[in-house]
Amino acid sequence: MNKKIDELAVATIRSLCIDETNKAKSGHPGMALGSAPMLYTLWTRHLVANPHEPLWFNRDRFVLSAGHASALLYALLHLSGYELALDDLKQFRQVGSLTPGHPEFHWTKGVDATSGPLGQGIAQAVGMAMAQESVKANYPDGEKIHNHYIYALCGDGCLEEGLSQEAISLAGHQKLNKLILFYDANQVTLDGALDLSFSEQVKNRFIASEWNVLEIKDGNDIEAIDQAIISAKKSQDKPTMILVHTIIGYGSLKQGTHAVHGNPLGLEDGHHAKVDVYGFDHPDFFVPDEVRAYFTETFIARGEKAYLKNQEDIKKYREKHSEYATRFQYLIDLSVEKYLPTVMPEFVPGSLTSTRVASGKALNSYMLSLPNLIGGSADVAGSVMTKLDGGVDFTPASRQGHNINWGIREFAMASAQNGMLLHGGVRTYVGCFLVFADYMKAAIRMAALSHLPAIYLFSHDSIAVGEDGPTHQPIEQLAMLRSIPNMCVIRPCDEREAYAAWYQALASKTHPTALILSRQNLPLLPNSNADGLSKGAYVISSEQKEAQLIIVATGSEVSLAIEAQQSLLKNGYDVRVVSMPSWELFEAQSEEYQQEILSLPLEKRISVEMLSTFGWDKYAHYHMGLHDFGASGPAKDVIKKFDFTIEHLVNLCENIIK
Ligand SMILES: Cc1ncc(C[n+]2csc(CCOP(=O)(O)OP(=O)(O)O)c2C)c(N)n1
Repeated sequence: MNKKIDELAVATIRSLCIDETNKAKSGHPGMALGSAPMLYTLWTRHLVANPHEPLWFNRDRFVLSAGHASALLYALLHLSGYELALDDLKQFRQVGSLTPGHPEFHWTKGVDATSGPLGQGIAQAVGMAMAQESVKANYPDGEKIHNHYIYALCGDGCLEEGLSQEAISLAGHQKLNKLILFYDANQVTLDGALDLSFSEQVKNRFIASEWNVLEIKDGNDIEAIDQAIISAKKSQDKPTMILVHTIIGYGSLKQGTHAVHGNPLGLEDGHHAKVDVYGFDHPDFFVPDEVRAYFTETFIARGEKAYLKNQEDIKKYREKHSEYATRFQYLIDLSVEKYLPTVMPEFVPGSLTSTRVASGKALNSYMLSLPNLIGGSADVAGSVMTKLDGGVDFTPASRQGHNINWGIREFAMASAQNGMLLHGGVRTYVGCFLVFADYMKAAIRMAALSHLPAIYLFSHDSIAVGEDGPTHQPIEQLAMLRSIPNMCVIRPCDEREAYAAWYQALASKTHPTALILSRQNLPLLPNSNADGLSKGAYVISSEQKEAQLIIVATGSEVSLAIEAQQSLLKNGYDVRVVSMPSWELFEAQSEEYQQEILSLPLEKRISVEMLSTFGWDKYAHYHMGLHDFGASGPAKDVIKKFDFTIEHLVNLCENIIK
């Protein structure tokens, strides 16, 4: 191998990282400088991707789990021919630039995942590896058109995060051998030396989790890095972790210390590193022609060739399996709407069904027309109804399976779901009790930020959980979910709305959806309807002549509101009941529609929801809700204790009207 070009290219990359952070007067040069040789080796000798087709489906994926080292990724993308000019590097960390502080999917071409919240990148990479296996296995001869590697880079910080262990454990259990994780072991984090807070035998931890572990003593040794990647790619039944000993801020006068973790080197120290240590005496943002040429000969040439071969393979595949080839494309585009039935099934009038059971039935029926739907729960499949009946489990022995046993790893489950969707080719859902949505919050936020159509099934959605008590009774979780931008939350009131909610979730291409489901049975309401649900709110039980009050209810409280309406009528009061399964869908409607549904002023509306009232002020001045944790006891007693009765609602309404 040509040592001279390697040295020149690594010096160029390191210098670009120094220049980016110096110009921005902000950013994290430390890890970027330390891990430049390992990513350089990966890029020039192994990674398969095409800068002219950045979303090419069969490309290798790369996740910078340590997203703070973004300056390094941007330097590499620039050299690799992606649409990222030197001027973009000069705009590092500026508003609206293509080089934001942390990498953002859908924003900068060549970035495969949004990352920065430490630990999540590892879990996303695990999800990508799972999605790849599922896609391969669900098409005849799938591996002929779809077969690639997933690489990720993490630091000490990612491995300190508990999430990383959930993800590592899952990847080992699932034998995800196409996953290769680099660990930049520089013994330093933001606050200081790693031994302030960490004394783990990291290698042993990976070995115990059924990973293949390789170690490189000198992070500047390109041949050793190359050999390790070659070896990792041969792993048959285990993911691989390559532990690379590096020096944070390599070349800086402050190298090896936390002073260089998140502070630009400045001009003097930058000059020292570039000229005295790397021997790179050039103006800022300089890229030698030989380095550009080398990336063209290696990364770009390899990627273009592989891309053309893959297109050829897909063409041949189309001739042999035309129907599958078409489906393959639709699923890559996430255009699943055309597969979904538009006619609702027949529901039995007067029937009683919990919305979690209704959701399970909907899932199973949609599955018939959408074979790449895959998902599962964090060990509560039988409670949240996340199983595909008669379906096979997704395991190393049956990759075609659709039921994922995530184990009790809520955070990794949600984060890996993001990875599956980032990878593409599948539609996914995950489920657990609503109260544990908190465990998943950071990953849900990431899904919304990354515009991923993730689906969350959250059952046991109120104090009606009963005996399990306040630890298991959600109160503030619904408000939390509704507060996330680009998130759609739907709390259906009966079986019909549950089916319709699933349709909305599957039709989304750009935002996640949370379905909030009851544990307890709910009656099928005569006027519930899919069209109304799609608008977020609608009149489900209208006033007789002129409404004196509007009751706005969701989920299990809609039937309660309708019963109260009937009692009120007997007492001489005329009220309207609005079912409002989704604030976000309602907000998307025209002003006229919103006016029509909530036609009375705020003072004449009451919200009814057996959870926190936080946020409801926007739609009603009065609230029937909860301001405290629940209680343990039979559901009906708990509900009574918190006054969620028809009588109490009737009283409240009468007082407001009076
Ligand atoms: C969940 C989360 N917590 C905190 C941070 C802030 N943060 C960014 S980098 C970092 C230290 C990471 O240490 P390491 O991975 O060793 O990176 P290095 O010091 O080598 O750059 C911290 C605490 C973050 N990005 N994400």
